[in-house]
Parts: sequence; structure tokens; C-alpha cells
Amino acid sequence: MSANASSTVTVTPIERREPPSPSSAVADAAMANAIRALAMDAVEQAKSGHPGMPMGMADVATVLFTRFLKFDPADPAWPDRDRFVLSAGHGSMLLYALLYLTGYPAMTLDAIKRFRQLGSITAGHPEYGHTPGVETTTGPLGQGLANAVGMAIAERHLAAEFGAVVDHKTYVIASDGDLMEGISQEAIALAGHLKLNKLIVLFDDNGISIDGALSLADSVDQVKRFEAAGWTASRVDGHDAVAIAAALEKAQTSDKPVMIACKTTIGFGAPNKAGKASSHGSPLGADEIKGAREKLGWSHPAFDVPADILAAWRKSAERAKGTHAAWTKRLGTLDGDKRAEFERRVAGELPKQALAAAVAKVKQQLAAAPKDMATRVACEFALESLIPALPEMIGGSADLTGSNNTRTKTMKAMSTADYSGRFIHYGVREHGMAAAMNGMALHGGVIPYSGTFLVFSDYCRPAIRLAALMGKRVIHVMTHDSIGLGEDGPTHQPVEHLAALRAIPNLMVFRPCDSVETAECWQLALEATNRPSVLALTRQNLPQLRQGDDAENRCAAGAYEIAAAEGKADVAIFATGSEVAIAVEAKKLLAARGISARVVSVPCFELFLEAPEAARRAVIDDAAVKVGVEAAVRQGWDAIIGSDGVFVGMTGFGASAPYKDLYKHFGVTPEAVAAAALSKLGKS
Ligand SMILES: Cc1ncc(C[n+]2csc(CCOP(=O)(O)OP(=O)(O)O)c2C)c(N)n1
Ligand SMILES: [Mg+2]
Repeated sequence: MSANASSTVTVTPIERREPPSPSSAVADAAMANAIRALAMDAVEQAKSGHPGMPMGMADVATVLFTRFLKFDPADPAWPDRDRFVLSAGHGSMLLYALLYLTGYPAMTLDAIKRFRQLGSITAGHPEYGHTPGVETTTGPLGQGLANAVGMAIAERHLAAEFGAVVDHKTYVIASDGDLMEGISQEAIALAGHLKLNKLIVLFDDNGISIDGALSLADSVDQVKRFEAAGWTASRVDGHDAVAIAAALEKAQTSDKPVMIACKTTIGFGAPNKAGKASSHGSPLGADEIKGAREKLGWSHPAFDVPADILAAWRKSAERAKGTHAAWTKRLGTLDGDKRAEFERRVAGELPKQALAAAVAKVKQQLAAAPKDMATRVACEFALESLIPALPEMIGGSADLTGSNNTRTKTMKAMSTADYSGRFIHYGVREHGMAAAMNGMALHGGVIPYSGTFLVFSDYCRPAIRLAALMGKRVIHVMTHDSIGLGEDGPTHQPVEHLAALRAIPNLMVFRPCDSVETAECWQLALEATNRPSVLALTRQNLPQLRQGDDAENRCAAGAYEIAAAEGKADVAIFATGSEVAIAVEAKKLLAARGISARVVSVPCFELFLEAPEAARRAVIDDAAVKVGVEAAVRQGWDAIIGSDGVFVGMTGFGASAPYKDLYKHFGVTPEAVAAAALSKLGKS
């Protein structure tokens, strides 16, 4: 769009009710048009992107950012800022325009011009950690909304603990797509149940999605739906600044979470594409942009925001400076210990000594009185020491508390009566749970851990993937981790899940073999500040293989020799979790046949495969025969046993029966392991 072309145009202002802007004489419409113009221009320049949503929600976003949102561009990490989540991540240009206009130093005009280019902070969808001011990575619809629920939970929880230094709102912009996704139901229901009254959702009610009119696929009354879930919900004209401001004003003092359905026109201002799916996800084209500029009365060249409009935006962003300063003062008046604790928590720093002492205590207790127990029980045993030592840990379960063993004796449940409770009954909502946990971790000040069955990691997977992508410390306790769960049968018996989880980059999958390894894996998961973990734990009892007081965290290596060979090993057996004990028994059977074997426990593939090559070689060693044992599919194991290694595990789904019968039936036994090794040695 050239300056020339636009300057010859007759300006046709859009008719709208406009309240006087509190920050300047510049009208809201002009400020909103700056967003629209930047979105059109950036998408056009990139030849890719989504102009429709930013253009449609520009008025709503302008009211929110200039009058309500509490933020300080100079300090994007201010702990008590309001959180803003663009759940409809495809509208990323809305967020980037807002960050530029409000003056986040990193978001320069040059960055806007480099929308969607390699190395630019203006990625196709907003990416947490990549762009200051982006609170969470969004794009997979529904996730942002569920993240926001977690942020609002963290806010209530920390406010209950630290008082007036935690007092902020969480705002979300969600689209039709966000609300059609199943995860939104889990998130909405949980938020309504917990009465998260500082959560405010602005629904971009434009009636359009990619395929066309929403009526092709959806006829839900969203206001009624939210109300049914315990929210306050209303409808406004999303292009009426007065109405939007009034609705947001009302939302400030709600005793329930708030949903405001903002009726908008997608691609607002585009002469031919407004109101149509064609404005959703492709550049408008030069002619349409020219027409939009005329219709909007925006006569400025591409990427040019006039000084008075930019100044009005920048001025509006100064609103919270006083609030920020007052907050800093308030923090200063906190009792010294409490203040230090708050700062530690917000920084995500562990109480290192307390953690080390808690783990040491667990290991000493186990050394003094070794016990056979399921690793899920070992987990609870470890948590009994960890929970008092790490006040930032918030546990939970998706309605399997008694099976997951994630709630210790002293933990109170979080409720509307007491947000300080550290155990969350998430309900049967695995996906919502995992996404809310991401939001809690993103909020900061808490370390969330979950509970469900490993087989239902599939229900959490999209959120786990995002935790890994964002590099956030969330910890999933996933019990009933194999055919070892027995009678519930193949629907509940994971076989491909370990491999599937190991396939996610930056996720650590731990499968401890006994109570001692369980404590060590917990320590490693907690210490991993920049990645999520899964702890795969058994339902069935396991022998305690690690005896004696061993201060070293052997699991930190990812794999280590748990039973040495007599002399040089002919066979090396690698196993995880419940199958390590089977491997140890197989070693004895082989010894009886005059074959020397060593056993390596592999509690964490990721840590092992990250180790320097020499360390890895030392653990793998050069035994003639390498055997892998895991009651799961082989995929991924070749990295350890080689493609010519022998694998004893599962090749298909399990079955319903007592677990000992299943291990025999599927041939995951010491005898089978020994036989496989002998056969490979040519001695069967
Ligand atoms: C989980 C998921 N499925 C599909 C998509 C691809 N996608 C992006 S936006 C969209 C729907 C667009 O409709 P809406 O959410 O109403 O956004 P609008 O077009 O109104 O901006 C889809 C299907 C996605 N981003 N995430
Ligand atoms: Mg839509």
C-alpha cells in the first residue's frame, strides 16, 4: 500500500459509539485501526498469516489493553501483572501489534515487518520464551484457554499464601475453534467449579471458522453453556467500545469466572472479505488492503502508525506504572522471610538443601528397612517427605487419587473455601489437567504434578507436548504403567505409550525400578527447571533392588549397572521399571548355565542418550549379546541394544487376567529373557 494511494481516498469513518479515551484525545477506533493496519501489512509482507481475527478483535483488544489490563512493558516478568492469553494463537498479529503499540522494547517495527521469518520474534503463532510479553505458546486451539485456567488457579493459590502481593486477573481471547475443542469443556467446567472469578474470557463470537459459517458444524449457545458451568456470561457488540468497557468493568467484581461473547466481524474493515472465512488465514491482497484502508479511514502507508496514535498507545501503557511501584512497595513491607520465600518461589528456584535432605531421608529410611512395594506406593512414600520440604508443589489427580497415590496424608484439597489447599481434584479431565498444569507452571510460584494412568497419557499428550516445547517444569505421575496392572485389561494397559512419550523432544520419561529409584527420579524431575517429566509407575509390588544407603543419585546417569557380571559379561541385559527385577532373575538363570551376565537399569532414556559418548559406551559395554526388557513395544530400544539386540517385551495389546499370568502369557519372564540370550549365543 503506497502513501500516495491512500492519501487520495475519501475517508468514510465507521459509525460507532465511542467513549472519550481516558489516555488521550485519540479515539479508540483510530487506536484499533493501528492494530488492523499492522496485521494486514505484516501478513501481506510475509505472504502468510491470519489477518481476519486481529482485525475483528481490534476494538475489544484496544479497550482491554488501554483501560483494564495491568501490565508494564518495561517489565514483562512483573509477577503481579495481569496475564493475557491469546488462545486463538492464529491471530498472533493481534498480540504482536499490541506489544509493539504498547512499547515492549523487544517488539520493534522491524520485528513486525519480519513477521513469520526465521529468527524473528514474530513467529507464526505466539511462542512462550521466544517473545517477551507472550505468556504461553498458543496455536493448538483450546490449549490457551485451559492454560489460563491454570494461571488463575495459581493466582488464587498464591494469593491465599502470600496475600496482597498476588492480586491479578487472567484475560483470554478465545475463538469459535477454541470453544469447539473438547478441552475447552474440561477447562470451563474446572474454572466454574473452582469459582475462578478473576478469569475473564473474551470470546471472539464471529460465527466464522475456516470452512465457512460456524453453522456448518456448530449450534451451541455459548452463553448458556458457560452459565451452565458456573460462569457469568453476557453478549456485547465487539465493535462498540462503550459496551465492551462496560462489560469489562462489570467483570472486575464478579464472584464467578466471566465470559463475554463479543459479536465481531472477522476481517473488520475489509470491503469484500469482512465477515467471510476468506479473511481468516491468508493475505488480503493489495486491492483489498487498499479498500480496507479507505473503509477504515486509515490513510497511512504500510507499517506507518502516526505519531499521535502511537503516543496515545504508549501513554495508555503507562497506566500501571503507579500500580507497579505500589506493588513493589507492598512487597517491601512483607516480612523478610515471607518476602524471600515469595521471591524464591517466583524465580522457580528450589530449596536445594531441603530437597536434598528430603531425598536423603527417604533413601535412608529405605536402606534401614527395605520394603517391597509398587513404585506408585514408593512415590507416595517419597512425597511424604517432599511435600513438606517443597511448599511450591501442588499435586492432583484426574479422579484416580487412591490409585495414583499422589495425595499425601497431610495435603488439603484445594477448594473455593480454601485455595491454599495443595491437592487438586481435577475430575475426569486429563487433558484439561495437563493444560492447566502448564498454565500453573507458566504463572510461576508453583510446581504442578498430576496423577492419572499411563494409558491416559494419550488424553494429556497435546498439553505435554506444549510443556516440552515451552520448556516448563510440570511433572506427570502416571501409574499402572504396563500389563502389570492386570485384570483391567488391554484398554488400560499401555504398550506403545512409553515409546510415544519418549518421542516427544525435551520430555523426560522416567520408569524407576524400585522405591529408591523412584525417590531419585522425583529429585531429577524437580531439578529439571526447563523441561517436563513423566514418572511411569507400577500398580504391582516390586522388590527393592537397591539396598544399602547410597547417597549418589544413580538415576541421574539415565542408565547404570545395577548388577555386575562375574568377570567379563557375555550378556548385557537392559531393562526399565518392573522388568529390572525380571532381568536380575534372568541373570541368575544364565549364571546357572555358566553364562555371565550384567544388568543395567535404564530409568531414563533421555538422560542416558544425552550423556557423553564415552559414558554411554561404558554403560552399554561390549557384551556379545545385548537384551532389552520392557513390557512395552520395542520402538526406541535400538538406540541402546542396537538393531541386532534381542528384545523381550510386547508386540501387541495386552489382555485381561491376573498380572502374573499375563507376564507368563506374553513371555516377559526371567526364563524368556534367559532363553532369548542363550538362543542369541547359539546355546539354546
Ligand atoms: C487443535 C487445532 N485444530 C485445528 C487447528 C487449525 N485451525 C486454525 S484456526 C481454526 C479455526 C478457525 O476458526 P476460529 O477459531 O473461529 O477462528 P477465526 O477464523 O474466527 O479467527 C482451525 C481449524 C488448530 N490451530 N488447532
Ligand atoms: Mg471464528
